[in-house]
Amino acid sequence: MNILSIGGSDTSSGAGIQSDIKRFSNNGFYPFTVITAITSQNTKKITSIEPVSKRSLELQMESVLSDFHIDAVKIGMVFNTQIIKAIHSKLKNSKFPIVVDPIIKSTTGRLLLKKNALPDYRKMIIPLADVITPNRYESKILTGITDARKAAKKIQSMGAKNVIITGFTESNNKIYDFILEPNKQYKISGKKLPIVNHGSGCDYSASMTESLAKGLPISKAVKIAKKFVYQSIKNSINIGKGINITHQEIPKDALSLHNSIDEFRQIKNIHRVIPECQTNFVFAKTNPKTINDVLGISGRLVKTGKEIEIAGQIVYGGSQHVASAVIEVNKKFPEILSCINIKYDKKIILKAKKLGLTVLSYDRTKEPKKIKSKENSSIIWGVANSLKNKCPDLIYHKGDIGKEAMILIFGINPNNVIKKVSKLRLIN
Ligand code: PXL
Repeated sequence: MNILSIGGSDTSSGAGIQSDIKRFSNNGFYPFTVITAITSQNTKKITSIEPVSKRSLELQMESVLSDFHIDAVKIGMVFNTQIIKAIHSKLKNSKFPIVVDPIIKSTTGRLLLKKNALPDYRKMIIPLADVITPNRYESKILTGITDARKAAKKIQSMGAKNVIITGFTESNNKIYDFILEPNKQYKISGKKLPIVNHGSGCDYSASMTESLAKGLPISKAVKIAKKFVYQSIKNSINIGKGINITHQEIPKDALSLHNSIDEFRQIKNIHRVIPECQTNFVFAKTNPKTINDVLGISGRLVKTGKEIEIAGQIVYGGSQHVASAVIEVNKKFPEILSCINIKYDKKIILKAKKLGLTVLSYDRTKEPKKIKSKENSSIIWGVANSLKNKCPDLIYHKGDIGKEAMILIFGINPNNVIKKVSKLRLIN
């Protein structure tokens, strides 16, 4: 999926365009960018802001919009009226979801939106927003109102569909966001981290943009964004001489799984082995106890025509079924930590046996009733029943009424699973 980020360049890469490129790439999105201004800044101060010309902005927008499919847009720093007008005219008839992050002042104290541009910002940028994410301070500047609900209502009346005002203190160590959707309002609260940082606002709106690109509902998207920002502040790095920069830690195992997923996706015609219930590819920590010890794709690998997309993110707890299968095999064969599920095909089973791989199976028609009725217990029962003294490479079942036949391919790590997949030449 592709996201366009419109905003300012930040030399520290803690916020703005560079931060968005990091986030979107890390999370499996392709980032396009339109730069509105070039800032010179570090973790202590901003020393210059140079907006681009109207012509440059228009041509950047045209370059992106005329060539690429866009799944969502994020608008950050816009700086002046010229840029506001140019963005408005290019996006006013667009169909993709737009997240507006009103960037008014930096944490280091510099104005990032000219005072005289505020009226045009309200008139031309706010109405573009499917979601707008001001913090408490920005909401006050936009509306002149302190009260969360009243300010959100006012921003909604300016034309934003959903308003999220972030950063209200609830108690010493709790902070909440106020959300106003077209027909409901609510708060989500979380732990407050006492770390002054650069980048958390951008992280929040970037996460919202990713969720909108995927078509998730606002109520789910805000929960994901809040969790994401909590982690990015917790992992923030003291890389300069001033304030911390938020940081997204990518576990080494997630990179390894990501690389193998990419290899899998690039196999020619591989979409043909994706089952109806889609595919997951998992990688467990050593000695996994629950699915929260197993990395998996939160929305699975899904078939979109002849392509395979990663729906969601690679996270611990991202898979239920395939993760449960790997945990079950791991109990008897602790070296097994990775697994992928593919569509059942008799030819694949025959080939695996010919290659000398250990192939086991179970019969879902023999599954006890009380197992059938319990969510996620079928795969655990089946895998446990199939296990013998030899470590399995493949475990398959041929399905049951309403149950899709399936093959699981196991390995010591994702690369090992991919090696078996390649050896099997799943597609011929
Ligand atoms: O964090 C807001 C922000 C967004 N975009 C740019 C910035 C900043 C803060 O400094 O410089 C370009």
